[in-house]
Amino acid sequence: MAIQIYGIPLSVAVRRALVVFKELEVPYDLVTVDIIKGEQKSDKALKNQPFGKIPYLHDSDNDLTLFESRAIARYIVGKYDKSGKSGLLPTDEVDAARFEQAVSIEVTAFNPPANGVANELVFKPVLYKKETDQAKLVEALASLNDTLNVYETILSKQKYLAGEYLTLADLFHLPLGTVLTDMAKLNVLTTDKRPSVQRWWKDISSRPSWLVVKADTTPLVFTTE
Ligand SMILES: N[C@@H](CCC(=O)N[C@@H](CS)C(=O)NCC(=O)O)C(=O)O
Repeated sequence: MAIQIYGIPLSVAVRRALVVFKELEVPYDLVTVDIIKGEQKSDKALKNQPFGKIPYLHDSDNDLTLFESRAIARYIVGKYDKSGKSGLLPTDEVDAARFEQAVSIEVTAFNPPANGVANELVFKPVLYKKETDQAKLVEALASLNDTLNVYETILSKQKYLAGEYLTLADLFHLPLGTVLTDMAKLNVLTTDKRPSVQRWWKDISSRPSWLVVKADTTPLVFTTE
């Protein structure tokens, strides 16, 4: 039986996990949990994801339940790429440390301001029909630009965030980055003013794995199994 991922195709965190399945061509079943209806807070969902969020995974091979998209991504690489051929999860001590450094940057320096901007420009007005808070938007955008200026310095010296090879740390940027470029129509990742960020973003956002995940824009109307 294929691994089951619980969530919806449009969720940023679900997509962060799904792109890794696609990279490694690992089949999965997406079991929909409607976050608009609040199904992530049901008793059943809370048993699997105690914070009441999506995604979570169930692997019937070892009866494993796992949540947090980045942990799911690591699990999939660990299980299906034992030889480490993909390079997505480095094991050499130096490469592994550089990888953790890059993941930490994504979690602490990119994700919060990128999520703040996406929240004000897309999630609030489009999904929740709420008004944009201009002050919060300006603050998040300034912080995001600060981060991407540092990314420019890093990426002017190496091809990817953890070094010369693509890792999960790069892929983790794809869902929120795409909300910024495709939905909020911002040029923060594509501007000529940051040529190395532009080169990196063009490279990772055109990967076939991501194009497949991004193409699934199933509307937010679901039933849970
Ligand atoms: N750090 C978590 C974040 C999960 C998350 O925030 N998921 C959102 C959807 S993208 C969610 O479930 N929102 C509904 C809620 O918070 O009630 C992960 O990466 O899995």
